[in-house]
Amino acid sequence: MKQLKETAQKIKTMEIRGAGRIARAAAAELRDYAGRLKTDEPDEFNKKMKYAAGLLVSTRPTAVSLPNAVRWVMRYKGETVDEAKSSIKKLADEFIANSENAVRKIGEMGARRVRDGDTIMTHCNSAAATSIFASAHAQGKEINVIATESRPRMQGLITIKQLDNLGINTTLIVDSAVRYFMKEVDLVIMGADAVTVNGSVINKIGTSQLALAAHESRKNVIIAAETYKFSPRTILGELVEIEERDSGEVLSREKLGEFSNVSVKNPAFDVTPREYIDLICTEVGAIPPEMAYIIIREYLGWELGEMNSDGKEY
Ligand code: RI2
Repeated sequence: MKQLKETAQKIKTMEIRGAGRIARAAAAELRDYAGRLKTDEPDEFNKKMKYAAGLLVSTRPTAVSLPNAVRWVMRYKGETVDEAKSSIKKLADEFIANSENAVRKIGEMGARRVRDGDTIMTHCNSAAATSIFASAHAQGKEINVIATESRPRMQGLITIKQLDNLGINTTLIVDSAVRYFMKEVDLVIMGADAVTVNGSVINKIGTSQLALAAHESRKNVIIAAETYKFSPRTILGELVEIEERDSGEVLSREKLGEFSNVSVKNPAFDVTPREYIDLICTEVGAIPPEMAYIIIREYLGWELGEMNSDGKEY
């Protein structure tokens, strides 16, 4: 229980972050938690697994990769606890391997859209987008990346470090400079936390203004997103919840306390309409956003009937 709670806390506080990474961490935690459970009673075991699943899903509401990963593992079968444990291990390991593979494939596919000499703008820190940069660079293409800081959590600093380690030329800019630099950009590549059935992309706050600026200057926007970032529940008409994080990430409580009439808003994500997106690069192919429905129905591996209708995952 202690380790389960620690993992949940690490996801909540963003010590473990990035939509793909939190999904893999949740799958691994369910596997390890199951392995640590002492009971031989299937009912008790299932109850504890459900609790763990619910706890992990509740940590961050927007990245749909998290409930998708949890749901994948929670499809386990088994008459006995031992059978259930080995089924969970198989499913979790499968999810993690598929996920790592997907990020690599997206890199290879996305790199085909990158030309030698391109300047590419990105936002926040996305493993899937970085995989494209790494792959293009490995193919010998000379690329320059313009990376935003991504306030308030400054994930842009992780991006510049990763790209620097790969030997890719990178320029760091403040988030509000995206339109100023758009004239120098050939292509925009960003990640996703969720893709809805109508092809809208939910990603780090600021993504939509970057996409809007790119649209205005007719620059292509590519979203790098594994299939498990597509949201099945949006087929049921649900909206993706946008996580509102602690105001202290923007302005310290002490500083805020100096004002009487000021409040702080800190949404972590925004929604980019499909009109501003040219292509979503998934591991099963580069698709127009309009094809999101097909990905949800054909590749996510479960039927709508399997979903709860009360809006709760577990
Ligand atoms: P990968 C991140 O969210 C960013 O919004 C990033 O674009 C997205 O997850 C996808 O990341 P956060 O966890 O899975 O920083 O491509 O809030 O790494």
